[in-house]
This record gives sequence, C-alpha cells and structure tokens, in this order.
Amino acid sequence: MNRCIGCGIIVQTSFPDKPGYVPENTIIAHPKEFYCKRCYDIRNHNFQYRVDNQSANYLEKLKKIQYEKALVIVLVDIFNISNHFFASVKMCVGKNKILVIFNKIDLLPKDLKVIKFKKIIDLLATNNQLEVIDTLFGSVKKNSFVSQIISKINKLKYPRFFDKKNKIEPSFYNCYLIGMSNVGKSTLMNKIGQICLHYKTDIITTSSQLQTTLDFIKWPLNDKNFIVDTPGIIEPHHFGTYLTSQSLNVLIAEKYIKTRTFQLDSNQTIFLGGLVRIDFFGDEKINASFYVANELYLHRTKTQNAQKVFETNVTKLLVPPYTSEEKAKIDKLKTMIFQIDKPTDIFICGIGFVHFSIVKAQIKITTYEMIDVEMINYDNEKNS
Ligand SMILES: Nc1nc2c(ncn2[C@@H]2O[C@H](COP(=O)(O)OP(=O)(O)OP(=O)(O)O)[C@@H](O)[C@H]2O)c(=O)[nH]1
Ligand SMILES: [Mg+2]
Ligand SMILES: [Zn+2]
Repeated sequence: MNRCIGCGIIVQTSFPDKPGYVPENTIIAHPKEFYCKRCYDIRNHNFQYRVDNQSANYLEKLKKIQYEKALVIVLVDIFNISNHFFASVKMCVGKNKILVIFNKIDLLPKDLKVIKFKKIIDLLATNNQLEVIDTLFGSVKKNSFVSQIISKINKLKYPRFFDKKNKIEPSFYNCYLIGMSNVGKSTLMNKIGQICLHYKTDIITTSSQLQTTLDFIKWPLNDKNFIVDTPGIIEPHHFGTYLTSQSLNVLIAEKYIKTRTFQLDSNQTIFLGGLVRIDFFGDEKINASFYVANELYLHRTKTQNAQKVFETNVTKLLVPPYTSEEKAKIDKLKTMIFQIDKPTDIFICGIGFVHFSIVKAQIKITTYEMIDVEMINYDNEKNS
C-alpha cells in the first residue's frame, strides 16, 4: 500500500481532484518516497484546501492506542484547551499515561506566566481520569526544546537504568503524538526526525491550516518501535469544524500575540468578530484581557445596543463569519453565565482565552451552541 510521505494518506493515481492523488509517473520515478498532489501544492504554493472532516474516522484509529503499551504525547496550545478534547484523549489512550507538551509558547506575551496552564491541564486530565506524567512548556520549532522532549522520552522508556543491554523491560513501545489539529505535532515529528534519524529536511507536510496530516505516519525510533504522527482531532466543540479557511486564517495566530485589554463598565459588551459575544455586569469596572490572534476584530458596545449592532454588522464589520452561508452554520446560539469573584480565565475552543481581573461580576457569553467554553479560577493574582 503506497502512502504519501507528507500526510500519510493512501495514494491513488486515477482521480486528480480527490485526496491522495499522485501522477503515475511520479511513483515510477520515486517508488519509495513521493508526495500527493495536495502536499505538493501546500509545500510549493502554500495552497489551502481542506478535506472533508474525517475526525470521526481518525478517532476510531486513535482508539487502538489503548490496546498497546504506549507513550502518548499530547500536544496542546492556548487556542485548543477543551474538556471534550481531553475526554477524547481518554477514549484513545485507555490506561496509558500521557506526557503533555504545551506548545507555541513563543506566541504568548512575555507577561503571561505559563505555569498557570499546568493547573488547567491537571484539572482537565483529572476530570477525565487521565494520568499526566509531566507537562513541558516550549516551542517545538526550537531544537533545544525538542532535545529536552527527546531526553524525557528516553528517560521514561527505561526509568531505572537507561541500559538496553540489561534487557530491562521498557515502560512503553511505540510513542504517539496526538492533539487537536494545528497544535504542532508534525512540526515536532520533523524535528525529531532531524535530531534522532538525521533526516536532512522536514519530510512531513506542515501548514497553518487545519487537517494537514491525513493518516498515521510511522518512523522507526529504535529496534522495533516507532514514533507515530497522527491526524489532528477536530472536535465538534471547535470553531474549525464549521468555518472556512478564510475565517480560520483570522483565528489561527502565527505571530506573537499582543494582549488587548479593555476596561469594561457594567452593561458593556465585547464582540469577538461575529463569533462570540461577551456581556459584563458588575458594580466595579473590570479589566478583560484577550489572548487571541491579533487579526481577530474586537468590538466594544453598550449591551443595550448589542443585538442591533450584531444584526446590522455580522459578516460585514463583525467577521468572521464572512458570508451568510457560513453564519447559518453557527446560528444556533447558547448563552452561558459565569459568576466571578477571583481572577478568572475563560477559554473559547479554537479562539484562545480571556482573562478577567478580580472583581465580583457576572459575565455572559453567547456563542454557537457546540463550542466549548471553559472557566478556570485562580486563587490569587500572583498566578495570573
Ligand atoms: N509559533 C509557533 N508556531 C508553531 C510551533 N509549532 C508549530 N507551529 C506552526 O503551527 C502550524 C501547524 O503545525 P503542524 O505541525 O502542521 O500542526 P499539526 O498538529 O501537525 O496539524 P494537523 O496535521 O492538522 O493535525 C504550522 O504553521 C507550524 O509552523 C511553535 O512552536 N511556534
Ligand atoms: Mg500534522
Ligand atoms: Zn500528502
């Protein structure tokens, strides 16, 4: 069975417009290593196109990991924090423990103390009966961080003596990289390939779009064991399931995020494009700091005018969504009410998070009913 080395898909030579197409003469010229047309276009022309959402199929495949003694490395970033995702991870890994890589730290403002995310990961893991070995923070684009991950993997494999000659039973065999789409799994895999397997280039296709990797990609790590890159999970609770590439380009941060802070009075509303509405009610002013892509438009208005502002401006000033068809996909709304009296972070899956300073207040969030919105409290301002 021939597979594309860039995305893992089983290739075909008959249908140029369908996934996995490779011209026959490419396979004849390079029988062992070739890229499908989609990978070729992404790699050479930065081409953007999405395959149909195959998330359910990927999940079925990932669920086989639970029957192995495996090390599961779960990658997350601030745009993809969700309880549902951790529930999916649990379904896939069974009793295997997870090592969490909190990636893309280079995008975050320097004033943000990332250590607080450890609490969040631990909380979501505990909620879903997952055992976290450790959470490492960094950027898998950096060799030094990837070297740290590799040495962690080695230590975990032979915890007592790192000595294969003594025939100590390793604590796991294959190692899987799993996570939501776009968190950097293939970027990490490429770096591991270069450091451990001496590959000269980035073999696996990476991109700023969702669903770049389409099937498992296995590389030999040693003797009989593999390191395996996997397709990203796109949860129904993530905006990526519903939005077009044009909209996702706005939500997916590629550059250093500038914190945007608003001092809100009671009865003021902030729109995150036309995707999320946040209303604030309280006796004192509150600082709301947004950790979202710089390109996402934030609009402040009075709560009493908010409905009218939305109806008049959605798909125009309030974007994404960009079209009425795209808006129709996210038209069923839910409103969640959060009472806060401590510094609080509210995560919106696929977008990022909002930090509220200490004030006794009520925050009302309205968004598409499927989207995960999680509130995490902090005990004191020092952690924030
Ligand atoms: N700033 C920054 N960007 C990163 C980092 N790691 C990955 N990226 C970028 O994030 C985007 C997605 O990376 P991929 O490695 O393709 O992500 P993936 O998890 O394999 O995505 P899927 O294959 O869709 O599941 C690319 O544009 C990467 O360059 C990082 O540490 N910092
Ligand atoms: Mg990938
Ligand atoms: Zn491919």
